[in-house]
Amino acid sequence: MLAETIFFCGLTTTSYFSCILSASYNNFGVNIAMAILKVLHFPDTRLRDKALPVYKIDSKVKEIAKNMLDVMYAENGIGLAATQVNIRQRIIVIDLSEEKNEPLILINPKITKLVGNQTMREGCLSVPDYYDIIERAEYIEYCYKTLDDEVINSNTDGLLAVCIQHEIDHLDGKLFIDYLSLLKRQRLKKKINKQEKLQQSIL
Ligand code: K1U
Ligand code: ZN
Repeated sequence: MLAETIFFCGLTTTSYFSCILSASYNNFGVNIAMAILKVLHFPDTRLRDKALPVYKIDSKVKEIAKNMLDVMYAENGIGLAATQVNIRQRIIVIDLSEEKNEPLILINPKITKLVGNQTMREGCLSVPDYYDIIERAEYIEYCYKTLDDEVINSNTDGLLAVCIQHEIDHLDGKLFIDYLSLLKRQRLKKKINKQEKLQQSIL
């Protein structure tokens, strides 16, 4: 099925990302190009980059959003920010549905109001195997653009509010572990350094 796999860097001048471009064949024997983006892992410094606003919602932006959804579903996430796949554009995708069939694509998302507090156990595809309780706003008002260039003003609470805050943080180069105490962050860093050394000794 899979014909060839090549590394491909810097797809466009406006988006900086690296991906694996796989040339494969569908059921009709037609050659299709399938881009698989790679999720960056902490402490990769590119996770600290601040994403730039999307100025024009064109076919490239639509393709990026589609590929981000593929990555999010493949990694069993409920959200993904473009920064996590090394794309410096303000794009996030979310799907909180059980069947994974209710994708939300938010272009240039912005929180306009934060109210109250809630605590929730968070994880992050860029910090694998680490979960912790984080305090965030309980209710938010937010706006964003759809892929059809429509401006949406909305509000939410609970898990969706947490997820939107988590993903917008990524676009600003912030990780959920930044909210942890210094001691917890030091312990996590030690654990990650140990894992990195172990991996290097295996390779
Ligand atoms: O941005 C990300 O790294 C995705 C992240 C989103 C998120 C999860 C939990 C709270 C806030 C934001 C994840 O999806 S991590 C995976 C995860 O925790 C999870 C996966 C499936 C169901 C529930 C949680
Ligand atoms: Zn995350």
